[in-house]
Amino acid sequence: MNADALSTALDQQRIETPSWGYGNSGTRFKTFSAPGAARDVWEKIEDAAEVHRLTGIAPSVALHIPWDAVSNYAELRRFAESRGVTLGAINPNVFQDDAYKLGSIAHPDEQVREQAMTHLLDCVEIMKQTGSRDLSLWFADGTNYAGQDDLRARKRRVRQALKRVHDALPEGGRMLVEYKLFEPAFYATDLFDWGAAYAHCLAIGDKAQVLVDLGHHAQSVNIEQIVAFLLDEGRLGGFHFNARRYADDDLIVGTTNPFELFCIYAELLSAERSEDTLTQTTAHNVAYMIDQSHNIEPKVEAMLQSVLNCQEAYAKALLIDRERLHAAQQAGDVLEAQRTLMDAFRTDVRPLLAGWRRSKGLPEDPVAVHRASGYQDKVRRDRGTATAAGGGFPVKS
Ligand code: PSV
Ligand code: MN
Ligand code: MN
Repeated sequence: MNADALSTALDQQRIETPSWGYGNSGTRFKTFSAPGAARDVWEKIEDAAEVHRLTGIAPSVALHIPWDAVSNYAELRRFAESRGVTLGAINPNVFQDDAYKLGSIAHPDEQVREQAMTHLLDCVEIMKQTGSRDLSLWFADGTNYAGQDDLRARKRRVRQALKRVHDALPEGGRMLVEYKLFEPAFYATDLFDWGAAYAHCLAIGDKAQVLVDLGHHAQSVNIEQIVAFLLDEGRLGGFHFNARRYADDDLIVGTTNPFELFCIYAELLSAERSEDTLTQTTAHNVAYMIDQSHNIEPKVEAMLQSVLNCQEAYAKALLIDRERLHAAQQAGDVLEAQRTLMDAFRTDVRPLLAGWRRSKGLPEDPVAVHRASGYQDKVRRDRGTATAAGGGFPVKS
């Protein structure tokens, strides 16, 4: 790739940040009170806007309902736009009410399933007001003991609910179906892996796509292969980026897993250039989102670093010599193929990215500029330290 093509490709990258990454959060043991942490959705949007102002590639913020519920979404949308960002994916919450102890859409009691459905359909209405394309669905549904519930019946309840949501989506809207191996249920999770999510999506319609959260797999699962498969099937809808040392720890993306992140972007870029129209269109419409809750880190700086880690991985993937790689693959030259990838991965792209930022009028080192800007001191003064109550999973708002 020549310099111009690289720069154009860098212009196209987008990362959505999550509202819940800016508020107080914690582990199941303790929710920490972070000085200056955003106390409501308005402040979360301010923080997201700061991340975008410094990086230029994080122009939208995902909302979690009801954590971020407001009485007037048009007003919230205008507020976001006035700060230079848009409202992104809507994440319904059907896991925090007492009613959901045995599940939401898979619950054995039809009344509870209806309660969950009402919330999901409300969220579809919210999408229309916020101008969001994606409804991002994660369910805590599952069972803790063999025999606790009928696994096949639960599968059918999930299918029926997803279908109803699908059919209520507006034109151009999508539902992103997230899977997770375990937690909070530990015997069986109803949407336990990409195959289960994919099977539901296939059955319910074209607006349903699979969401890959990097923290939701067993150790050693090859996530980039899942990505390649779903791209090729036209069913990869989005990502929740984070790091994964142990399961769903939601640490900063690209810290423990930089090579995995690079390989994922390598697959996406390869699909973007595919001659297959479905694969290419799918790759171009992937929603890149971060799903992290920062428990011990300063929130805005943690999010900045996350976005920049994604940018670095993407830039390295852009440097892969595709012709050389293809030739090595065709020749069955295993080590040359591997070296071709590693040459790109080992390249220090920081000067390239600093140059790109300079050309866009962005700070060359967004973290350093953020640190020197006084933003953190200001929010600490203005917002104080909101008391965060309790612990318990998941504690994100
Ligand atoms: C829980 O595992 C989770 O981290 C899921 O990944 C969701 O996407 C997120 O919470 C927000 O609900
Ligand atoms: Mn997620
Ligand atoms: Mn998760």
